[in-house]
Amino acid sequence: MSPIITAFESSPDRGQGLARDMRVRWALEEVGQPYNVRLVSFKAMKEPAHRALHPFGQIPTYEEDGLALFESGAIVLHIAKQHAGLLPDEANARARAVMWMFAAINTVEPPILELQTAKFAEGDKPWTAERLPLIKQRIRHRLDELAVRLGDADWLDGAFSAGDLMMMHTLQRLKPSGLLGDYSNLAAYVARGEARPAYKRAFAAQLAVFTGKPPAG
Ligand code: GTB
Repeated sequence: MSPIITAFESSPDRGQGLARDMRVRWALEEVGQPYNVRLVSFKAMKEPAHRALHPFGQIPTYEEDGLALFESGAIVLHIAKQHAGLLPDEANARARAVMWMFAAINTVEPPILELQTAKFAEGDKPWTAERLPLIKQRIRHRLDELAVRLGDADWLDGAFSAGDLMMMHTLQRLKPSGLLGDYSNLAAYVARGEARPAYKRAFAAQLAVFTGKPPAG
């Protein structure tokens, strides 16, 4: 049976691939695993049936043969362990790829999330104007460090891995802010990820939810 994932019935980004089901779709496309999608409304996400899968009432979730998972990083890691293509075979390289997955969601993503929260959830608060430059500074600090490590390499550690997938999707959320534009190697890194056929298929599939038109091809 193909796994079933959940995604927004109506994504606030209007299908720009920023919601976290995109990571899961992309991983499944990279390894060639077909999947089904169950779309959930914001109301349904908070109801008991969905909370049984996801205690925090969010997307994405993943169900497969008696296994139910939530947390995009855990889901991508599960897919990467089950199939070839997203983790190197060599034990140390494999551990480093997992390390980069954690770095994406634990070290790089938090200040990026703070920026989203400040802009969209706290945009009307009196302290926001003062807070935004501080948050942007924290993001730049991480980007400076990441840009140095990436240098002129294509991927973070040898071949493309689940670590790059998670890092690239994390960085993508910065696009509307323009912050990524100051880092030519990181912008090129994101563009390399977006050029992958698996990414394009995943992007088209989630965009089709918004447009209502099935992906071409
Ligand atoms: N740590 C969890 C994971 O990695 O899976 C976080 C899951 C999460 O934040 N899910 C969000 C959600 O379900 C969707 S991805 N939110 C609904 C809720 O909490 O009620 C976050 C997201 C949402 C929208 C955009 N956007 O429109 O640009 C981008 C990202």
